[in-house]
Amino acid sequence: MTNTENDTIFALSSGAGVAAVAVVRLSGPRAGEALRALTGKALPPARRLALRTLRAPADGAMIDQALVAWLPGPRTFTGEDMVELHVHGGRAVIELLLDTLGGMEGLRAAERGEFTRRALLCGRLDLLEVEGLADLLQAETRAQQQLAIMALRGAASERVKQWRVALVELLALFEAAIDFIDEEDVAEQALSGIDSRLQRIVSDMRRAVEASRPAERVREGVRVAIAGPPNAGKSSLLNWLARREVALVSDMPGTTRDVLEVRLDLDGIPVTVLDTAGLRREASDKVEAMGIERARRAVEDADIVLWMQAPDVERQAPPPIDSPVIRIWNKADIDSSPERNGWQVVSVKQERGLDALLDCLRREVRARFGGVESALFTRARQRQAIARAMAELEAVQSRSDLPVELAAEHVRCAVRALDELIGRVDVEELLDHIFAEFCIGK
Ligand SMILES: Nc1nc2c(ncn2[C@@H]2O[C@H](COP(=O)(O)OP(=O)(O)OP(=O)(O)O)[C@@H](O)[C@H]2O)c(=O)[nH]1
Ligand SMILES: [Mg+2]
Repeated sequence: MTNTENDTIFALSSGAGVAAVAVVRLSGPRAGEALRALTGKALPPARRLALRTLRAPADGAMIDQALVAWLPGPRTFTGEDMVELHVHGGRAVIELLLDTLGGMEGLRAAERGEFTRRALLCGRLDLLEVEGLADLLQAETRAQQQLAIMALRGAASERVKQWRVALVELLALFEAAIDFIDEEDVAEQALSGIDSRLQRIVSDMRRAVEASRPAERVREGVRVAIAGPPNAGKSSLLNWLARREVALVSDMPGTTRDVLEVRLDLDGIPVTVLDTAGLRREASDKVEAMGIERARRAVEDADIVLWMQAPDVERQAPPPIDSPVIRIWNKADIDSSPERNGWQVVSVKQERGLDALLDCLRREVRARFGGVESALFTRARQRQAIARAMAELEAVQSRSDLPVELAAEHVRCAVRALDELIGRVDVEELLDHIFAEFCIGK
């Protein structure tokens, strides 16, 4: 990417397909020149929309009438000069415009996430904010959107910066103690109070890490597995939840083999419901055995398990797992004694008890994952960086006889871990991974 950083890039930034309006963005040193060439006029006033006719400079062919904006850097998204062209969102218009831009000297089509990459490189956004932006573009539910917008607006970055400032202050105290090592009371005074400061920072970090686990599940989707013996009605329940025929249903035990997924939005929290192969010891063939293996794994990874039984199928105990289990007794319509304590009694066939079951699931989801919107961190990468910083600080806490120089070195390593977290250092190898999540034009 190094020798192409100064290129002026362009891309369709609005969605694909026919629309009333399409937005094409340009960023880089030649953005203004390109706008002049397209309009045949001087640049409009900065940061104001202006109506202009766009023509291909080569042959004067009319492209469209457009609203254009000239956004001179550095107060732009990328920090560079930018131009926005709001054209009519028809395919031919967009194609002609993009072709025309591609034919201009010094302009090229942007790569995935390249606008945001530039924003990061020039310091308009830090890494946590970039991750927030990626999440915001992908957010499907309210809770996801809330988590993402907080990150994009810098709430997580702000917390990390506070920790960093507190650690740099600690370092200054250590330095003072080192400088005055011969004057015992000065050194002592510098070091007093360090323990309680460390304690405060570490417990704040620990709280943030703990809150990040449920938040990460919300970012990715809470996993709810429907499991139980063959023929209990698991796929029938999935179809009811999805309100369409996602899964094959039959009276043949062992119908479902693969794990099927359906996404639901429960009170703003994204839930992935997994339908799994019925669990039994003797599979009828190799494919069913593979399905059962997948089912077991899905149950182990699930945040909540819906364990389903029915009067006409083999009784089994749910597998021993840490996640909460909601027990469902299905086919109440053919059961002679449908009263069951501790079970959600339903008949999927007759659509009985299903709303109560859904309420029960909703309560469980809310109990575990409600209120995560205030969490600041939502990714394993972020948690690992904080954990590294904590480990360095705990190394200082655990040894009161640690020489001051060594203690200071641990704190310096903790600062470095925080710098990685916000992308001040060592970002290069992360970038490709992160920008792969972006679409072109962002
Ligand atoms: N009577 C009655 N039959 C039901 C009910 N729910 C499902 N069934 C029937 O039970 C049979 C099995 O249903 P499925 O949904 O395929 O069961 P499953 O648990 O997915 O089965 P496997 O995929 O084989 O593990 C089908 O014939 C369904 O029509 C119910 O509430 N009452
Ligand atoms: Mg099934």
